[in-house]
Amino acid sequence: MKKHLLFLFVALALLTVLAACGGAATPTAVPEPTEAPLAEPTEAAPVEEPTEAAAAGGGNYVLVPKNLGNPYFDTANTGAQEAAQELGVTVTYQGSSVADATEQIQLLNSLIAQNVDGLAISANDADALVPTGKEAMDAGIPVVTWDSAIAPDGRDVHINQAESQGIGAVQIQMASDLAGGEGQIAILSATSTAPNQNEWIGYMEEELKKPEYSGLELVATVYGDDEDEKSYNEAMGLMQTYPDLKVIIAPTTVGIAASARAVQDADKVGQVFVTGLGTPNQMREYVKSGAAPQFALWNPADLGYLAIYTLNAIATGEIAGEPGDTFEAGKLGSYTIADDGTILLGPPTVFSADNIDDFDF
Ligand code: RAM
Repeated sequence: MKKHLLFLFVALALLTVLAACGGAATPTAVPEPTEAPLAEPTEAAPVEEPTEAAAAGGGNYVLVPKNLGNPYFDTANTGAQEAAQELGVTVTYQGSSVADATEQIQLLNSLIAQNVDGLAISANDADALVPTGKEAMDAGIPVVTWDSAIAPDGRDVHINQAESQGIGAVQIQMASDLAGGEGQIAILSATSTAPNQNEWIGYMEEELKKPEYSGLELVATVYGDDEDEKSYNEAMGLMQTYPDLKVIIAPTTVGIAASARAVQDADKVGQVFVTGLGTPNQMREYVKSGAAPQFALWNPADLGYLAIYTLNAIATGEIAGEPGDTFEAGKLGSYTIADDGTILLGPPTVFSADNIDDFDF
């Protein structure tokens, strides 16, 4: 009898030591948000201390970008994984290779059939995704959009990276600075159905009506579909069609990097300037070469992090996802859902030679 008790005691002690070792090793599995982006769809890091949701078999969320292979979304996933680890939930990162609404709907249908516990989506089309979002919510699966919204009927909450009007305004301001207040400008966007880019372009067009921008002429808006090669070719096409073009505004991280490369390859640094929305790591060399002296963005890792905290708050019933609901989002602090069903991450940052080396994402 005593022997049995001793064995049990030793076995328990061993298990405790093993568990402690596992626990101590776990936090290093998730990279900091500023580290190199994850290239491939990833599984979440091992769960250290499951929350009630995870313990009850829940907490199995999916982060869906517009497309895979885009460092902006990979960085958002890094932030989402950090949130997942803090919350003790699982976040898988799944998307299609191209930014296409039909492919995204197919993926979402399959995730709904798998009965995942929540979806955090950057939408490729605001209206086309409404029925799919509704279907998920009818099945009890919360839908949070982030970066690019599904129209209100097809989601619970949208997380806005910054005020859309402000995102439009800052890009026109930067273009005007670079053009010296007058001349031809063009927009090189993502896909023609992208909800976020289309909203920002609408605000840019409004902004251009202001008297201080009367010297700027918007000559074209073209679409590179968030594909590097197509964006590069479209930028080259703009420079050929409009020899007097002064600025290309690319409100897409893929488009802005491709445009800056095109300006360099066309030997037009100093003649055509590129601005818009980009990641510091992709744009550093173009800031330094003068092809893209200034551009703006928010921190995509924070956006992914906030998306998962929001989704988890709704999925666990902590909040209903209604205007006025307040919740804590870890290191980012407290957020409240606004009257229009959105949550605002914060203001964008403008990057230039003065500060670009302070950022690593
Ligand atoms: C691209 C995507 C994304 C957008 C950024 C600025 O990476 O189109 O949706 O928010 O650019």
